[in-house]
Amino acid sequence: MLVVFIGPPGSGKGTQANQLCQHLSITHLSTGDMFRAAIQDETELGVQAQEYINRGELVPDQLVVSMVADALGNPPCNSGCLLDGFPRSLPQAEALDQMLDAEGKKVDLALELNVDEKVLIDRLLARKRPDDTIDTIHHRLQVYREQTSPLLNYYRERGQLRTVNGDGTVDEVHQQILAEVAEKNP
Ligand code: B4P
Repeated sequence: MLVVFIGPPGSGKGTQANQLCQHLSITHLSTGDMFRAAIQDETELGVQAQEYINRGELVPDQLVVSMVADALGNPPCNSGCLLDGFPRSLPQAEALDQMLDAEGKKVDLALELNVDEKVLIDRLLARKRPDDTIDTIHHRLQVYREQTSPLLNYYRERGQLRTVNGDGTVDEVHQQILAEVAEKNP
């Protein structure tokens, strides 16, 4: 099964992805985690990504797409995969569909985590990650509205989108996600 998580910063994509991957025994691919590892290891990709992340911008599509293409080619992804934070733009979604098409695969489920902006801001400020300053958070929310939210229609038109209310406890949200997954993958 191939699942994609879509949601604004702080909507709980990483939190819920961990739980769902454990439940389904599928591989968790978080582009945010991959960038943070590259930054920590001071790789060329990390150095390039860091300036975008610190400004609250999306890392350029070509860097993200080649990173994900490499990861998807790894054997652990063959038995199922959850993409957490990818795609985040229409060109990324189109690139993903092309990669999957070449393998005779497709996105089984695109899950939107829908959370009120005020709740998002409170959660992110409490998290205290270096890119979680108030100015950067506002910019990331604007980037989400402009560049990522068009993906909702993209997946809706393909019949792949389901939306859950991400403004509950971690367990309440997890239960809603399990219900959507069970419908798609009985
Ligand atoms: P990500 O790492 O994907 O991070 P995020 O969107 O900020 O957070 P997420 O939604 O995963 O929230 P979390 O579970 O942690 O991206 C970081 C940056 O990398 C981006 O801004 C961008 O620059 C770059 N990037 C990543 N992917 C990219 C791509 N495809 N293209 C271009 N650039 C890309 O939860 C947040 C907080 O809320 C946590 O503290 C958590 O404990 C708490 N929380 C979660 N669920 C909760 C709940 N139900 N109730 C209360 N608190 C909850």
